[in-house]
Amino acid sequence: MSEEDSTMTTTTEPVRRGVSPTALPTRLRDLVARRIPWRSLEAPFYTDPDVFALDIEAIFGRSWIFAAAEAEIPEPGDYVTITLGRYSLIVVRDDDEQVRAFHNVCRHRGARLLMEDRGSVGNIVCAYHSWTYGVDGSLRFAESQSADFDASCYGLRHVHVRTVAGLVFLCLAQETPEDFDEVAGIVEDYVGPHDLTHAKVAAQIDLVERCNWKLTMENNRECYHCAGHPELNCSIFPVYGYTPENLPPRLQGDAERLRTATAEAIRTYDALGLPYAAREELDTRTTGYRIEREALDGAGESITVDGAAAVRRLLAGFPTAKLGRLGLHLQPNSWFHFMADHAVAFTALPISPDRTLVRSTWLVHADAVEGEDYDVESLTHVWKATNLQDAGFVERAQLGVSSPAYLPGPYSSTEYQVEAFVNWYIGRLATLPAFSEQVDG
Ligand code: 3BY
Ligand code: FES
Ligand code: FE
Repeated sequence: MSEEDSTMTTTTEPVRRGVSPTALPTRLRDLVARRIPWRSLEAPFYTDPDVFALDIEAIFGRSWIFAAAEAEIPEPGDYVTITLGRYSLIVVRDDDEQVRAFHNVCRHRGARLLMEDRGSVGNIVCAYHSWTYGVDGSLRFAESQSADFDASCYGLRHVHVRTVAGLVFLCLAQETPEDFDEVAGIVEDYVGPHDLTHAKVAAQIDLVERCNWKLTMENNRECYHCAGHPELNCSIFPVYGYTPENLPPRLQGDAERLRTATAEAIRTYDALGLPYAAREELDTRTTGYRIEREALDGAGESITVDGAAAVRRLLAGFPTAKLGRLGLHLQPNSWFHFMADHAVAFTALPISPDRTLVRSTWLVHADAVEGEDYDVESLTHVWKATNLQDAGFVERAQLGVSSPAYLPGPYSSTEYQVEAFVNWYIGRLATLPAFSEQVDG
């Protein structure tokens, strides 16, 4: 029996708590069924521990999730751990340099194996009774077991993993994961030219937002609030999400500059063969996405205080720094900006109904030298400020939706991506088998 088979089928395998009809009270099914399009969600979606548990199983337990950049684990034995609700996952580079992912749970009596956010190991050793696993997940040592003990039945539980253009995605589905090929192909085409497999981590910052993970995501999917981001507005045009029809007068000048900058940027993209057209299927497929390469304001090179590149050594040996930004949004929980000089990746990791960890990771060319080619403060300045501003917005939102007086309110047309996120989310819940069965809750 192969290692994979043994961990999937052995009868000693603990059964994962899934979304079963009996575990889903009518109350939750009713909440999903009565959601009104183009209105914010009812309060329990942001506050109820049962909805949070459902989100972890039905959204994070089934979808492809961006977990890390490959650059975070460059060498064999390098690992990061990722927490999604009660799940803890290990992402590790094995001795053959392949990225692997496992549940961070010992197969003896279940102790958490790796307690740190990141590190490097030869083997994965449980600190409780010293069961020892290779970085391929196989059990290599378990003291004082009986003669008929079959170590091959007790490898770490695998998690599906895909690396795409230097980004690592996981899927916790127990059996066959949902299709990811088409979106992975699009990401490869657009992001591949930035060559993130030859990048390194220049900075990583974790911020715990005092809100439900969906408020983090909804906030990310609109620029209706971008007047609150003075640093970001120096480079990202705050017309994001607007159309000529709903553009407010205060943004007319930005729209005009964007039109001019776009015409120039497209000439560069065409000359370099870089795909740039917007592609968007945010709520019409299991892995909802939006991707577009677009011009930046100011110097047009990067997301910095003046729009100029923050890193002298460009990614992928690009011949110009003036590539604007390639923006990528993925449901359920990640977003990215890829420039010529650096990339920044964001992932929202749910901790509890009202706490979400937002991890921001800045990637630069592997050979860029800190202090010579870049300094971390100028590289991270805009998003450090912007993330704190966003943390303030979403904390207010969590406080407000937690009041008994909260009523769902209408999205404006510029919040169409918020609607798409929520519609995708509701659609994912509504397609659970549990929703088509009659159960009393
Ligand atoms: O970070 C993002 O992708 C979006 C677009 C611009 C700012 N933010 C709302
Ligand atoms: Fe890990 Fe006992 S729980 S060795
Ligand atoms: Fe924001």
